[in-house]
Amino acid sequence: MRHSVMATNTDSRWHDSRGRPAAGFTLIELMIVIAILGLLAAVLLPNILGAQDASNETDTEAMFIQLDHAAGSFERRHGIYPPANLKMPDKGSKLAKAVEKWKPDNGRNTGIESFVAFVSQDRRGGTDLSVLGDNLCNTDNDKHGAELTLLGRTERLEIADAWRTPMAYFDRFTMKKPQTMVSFTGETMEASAARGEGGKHLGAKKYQFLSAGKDGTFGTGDDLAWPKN
Ligand SMILES: [Ca+2]
Ligand SMILES: [Ca+2]
Ligand SMILES: [Ca+2]
Repeated sequence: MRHSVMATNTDSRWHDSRGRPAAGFTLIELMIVIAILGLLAAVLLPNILGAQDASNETDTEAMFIQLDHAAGSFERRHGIYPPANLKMPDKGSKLAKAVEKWKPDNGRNTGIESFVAFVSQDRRGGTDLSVLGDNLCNTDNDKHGAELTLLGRTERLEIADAWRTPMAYFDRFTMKKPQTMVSFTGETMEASAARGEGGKHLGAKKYQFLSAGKDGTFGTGDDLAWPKN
């Protein structure tokens, strides 16, 4: 016998002892409810995701401002902005002696790791980056070779943006050179410093922080860079 929804509804299982239909959903009612829920999700989800991306953008720019302050404090103390190559050009200083103990890098996330290491080395001119919480990460799993003094950590840490992709840091001397970055899923990708109108690098005379933006890929239109000129 062909079994339709109508046939099912005349079945005794769907009626109470007096023959009245039992309370509950028929298949068609259920399908309508599911369709409405699906429609609501389709309408609301992009809005929710859009709001999330806008909030990630704000959070990433707030981090840029914190890092910008850290770079400024370092420069006022040491006369240079934090180097992006884990090396101190001035050999005589106390900081330069500390830097000699650092391990050579694996060539991944190097710029931002160097930034973290320099500003975490010493209270004078340094900044405690522990306020960044989970955004301090180590996607390339390397060791620093010494303790990051202000953080009390021995991993060679980098900083992730609000979408959880490590951001890149270029100093003025390394701005032309692309850097190799490692995502949380272990993928490697190249990051090149962003350029403004006229083709000049943003922050050309100082430094540049670069976030891959919401698509997690460097070099696309949604990237965020600091400074903005
Ligand atoms: Ca590294
Ligand atoms: Ca690392
Ligand atoms: Ca991007």
